[in-house]
Amino acid sequence: MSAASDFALYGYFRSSAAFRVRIALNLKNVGADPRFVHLVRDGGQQHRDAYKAVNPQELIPTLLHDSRAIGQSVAIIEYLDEIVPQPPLLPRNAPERARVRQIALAIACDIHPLNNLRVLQYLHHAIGADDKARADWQYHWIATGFSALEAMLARNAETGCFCHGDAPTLADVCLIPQMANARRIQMDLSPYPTLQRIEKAALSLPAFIAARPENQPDAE
Ligand SMILES: N[C@@H](CCC(=O)N[C@@H](CS)C(=O)NCC(=O)O)C(=O)O
Repeated sequence: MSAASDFALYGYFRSSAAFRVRIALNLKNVGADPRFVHLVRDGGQQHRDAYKAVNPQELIPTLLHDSRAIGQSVAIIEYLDEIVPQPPLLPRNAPERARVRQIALAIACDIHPLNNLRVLQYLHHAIGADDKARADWQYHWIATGFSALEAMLARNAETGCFCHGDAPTLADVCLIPQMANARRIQMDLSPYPTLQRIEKAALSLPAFIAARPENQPDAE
């Protein structure tokens, strides 16, 4: 659609919230000029004044478009879906749209934030949680969320090759990066066969493959 220079994306290869936006941009065939923010180096470049001016939450991703800085990956993806409607990432009818958002937000609101870098850092520095305690914390919250998602998806006739039907939606855009996070910490994913089946389908698509952390220019 637009030239890459119309959009810029502040991201980090390992950030799953940025991974979501990369998938959505790829599905929409929208290029974005990448701006790398290293979340660990220099105490976290997200805390620099220059980045704080762009995103006061000191979190990535941030999308720049039309002189506007938009934070929050789900807000960014819905914005993209509105300005570049094809292919749609949300169904047209309200109950189906609600189902897709329910799945997406179960991940974006109730799993991901609990395992975010700053939460893990706080557990370590303020509460004294050691490596094992922090790993257990992550396993617990991902397993809690994934068990519910597995039940929601496995028992619903609206689940298709993907979370909702046979084309990727906002739900898959959120699920696949969360699966990548779980794999990164070597979680046992065998209790979630439906999630694994959907992950396999998504990771056969170029838009998802190109967005994977290991395929980013800043990957380490
Ligand atoms: N709800 C936000 C979450 C953003 C977020 O937590 N980003 C992480 C990377 S995945 C981050 O910037 N962490 C930096 C930190 O914790 O200091 C979104 O969906 O955009």
